[in-house]
Amino acid sequence: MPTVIQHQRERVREALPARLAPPPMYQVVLLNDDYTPMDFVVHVLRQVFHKTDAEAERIMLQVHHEGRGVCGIYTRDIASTRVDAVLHMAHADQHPLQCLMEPVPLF
Ligand code: TYC
Repeated sequence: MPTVIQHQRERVREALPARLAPPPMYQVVLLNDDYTPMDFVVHVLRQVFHKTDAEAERIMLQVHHEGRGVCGIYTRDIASTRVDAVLHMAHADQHPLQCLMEPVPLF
């Protein structure tokens, strides 16, 4: 049987706004292939991810040399929209460029 104080504490706790957990974050990853022109990848990074020329070049070369690279970290909906935008642009220009999203690793 709760005491009066315990009961009041519970009522105060229930009245407080719920503290929201931060949303899970996803990284959008670009994959290398042998056919998509480098200039096109840089164009996509500028257009879809709002990268500067220098940053777009850096990410493109990282993907080219290491096989994959992170373009940005977003909430699920924004990550998904950007993946779709990349795949749409690649398909429209008939490039095999691949892009995916994955949960940000814990470490
Ligand atoms: N490897 C490609 C080439 O040599 C360039 C490239 C870079 C393709 C990044 C895809 O995500 C990519 N033309």
